[in-house]
Amino acid sequence: MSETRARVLAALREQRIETASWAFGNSGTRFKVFAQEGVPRNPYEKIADAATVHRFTGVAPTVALHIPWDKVDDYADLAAYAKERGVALGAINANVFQDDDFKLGSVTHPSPAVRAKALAHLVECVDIMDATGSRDLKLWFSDGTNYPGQDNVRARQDRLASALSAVYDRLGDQQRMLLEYKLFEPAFYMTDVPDWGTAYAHCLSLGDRAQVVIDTGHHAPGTNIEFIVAFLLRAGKLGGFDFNSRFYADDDLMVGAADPFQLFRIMCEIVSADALAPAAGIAFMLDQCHNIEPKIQAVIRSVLNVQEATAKALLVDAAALDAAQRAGDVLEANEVLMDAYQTDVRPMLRELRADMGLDPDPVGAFKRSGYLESVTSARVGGSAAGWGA
Ligand code: PSV
Ligand code: MN
Ligand code: MN
Repeated sequence: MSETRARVLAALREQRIETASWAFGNSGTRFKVFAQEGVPRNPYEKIADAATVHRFTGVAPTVALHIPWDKVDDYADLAAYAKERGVALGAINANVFQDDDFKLGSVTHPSPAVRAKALAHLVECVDIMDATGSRDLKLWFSDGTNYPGQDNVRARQDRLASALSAVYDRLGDQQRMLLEYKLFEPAFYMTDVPDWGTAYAHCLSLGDRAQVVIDTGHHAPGTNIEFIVAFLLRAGKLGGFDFNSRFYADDDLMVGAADPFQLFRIMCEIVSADALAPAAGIAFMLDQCHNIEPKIQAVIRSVLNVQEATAKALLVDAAALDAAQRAGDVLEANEVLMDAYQTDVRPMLRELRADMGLDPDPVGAFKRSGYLESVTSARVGGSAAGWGA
């Protein structure tokens, strides 16, 4: 085996992709939630589905929770259940966007009482992290305004900074805060954390354990996301990704479905900064909703899409690229990148899986396993979970 191939296979074997509990529940748009058979009825069943994704892919050993969608009485018990199933609990996602009190904002709300309620939830999420052993607290705020003049923008930034600092102080030494930005929605005029620059500035003043999370669906069309990746990596402020893909707004479609080339370009930045291995501390998470497609299969497909983009990024001939860049050879540099992108990495990934003791075809193996049929008969009468509940 060539040295390059051995290096690429070793890196792929080490790669870790985190699934999202809410991707297994029924979801939809504001027009309709189409219920599917066999969806989990509770957080335990979501974890069982996530464990199934890991069983067939071998690279998805953690699953993120969303609170209170995944509220249980005993989080240590949930973590123990996950462990029994061969996975661990990952990031804890806070939810300060689905309570009537948060109509005008959560931590940026003009009322101190509402702000206190929001902060209490964020702190509760850190308590949950203590019980689950999770490293990351993921914060996304739907806060913003719909009309010019509705509230004082600078005062809202002050309120945000003060809440973030209180949560940051509550974190344990091994815990991190990942701050997520989003250009718009549900606020239509002004969002309090609209972009990476705002998230970066807050994280910078908080300290080392506050980092930015990039949700690939949260940008204006045409945004060069890989530039943001490169900038944050250089600044030591990239905490992770919420992977998904979008054609229009925040579509939450399978990552790599709408624009596999963009995913490749993002992974190229990761690989060239040597930030792929878990030790580098970047969390590669999925944040998706599967409205019309079968859920577990869609999550498996998403994991494979990330894996394929990563394999291509790992195949970039770094020495040739560097030489072309130094020589100012625009077309040669571009060709080096495109050569890697156009490589069919599927045979190599099948080989990797066989080597890992997995079926080379995770989707086919899942379909043949009978798992979906067995949960469908066991989960009759289940209610929706997560979005659209
Ligand atoms: C908001 O659009 C977001 O991307 C945040 O990460 C939420 O936690 C998540 O979606 C819910 O799916
Ligand atoms: Mn997200
Ligand atoms: Mn989103």
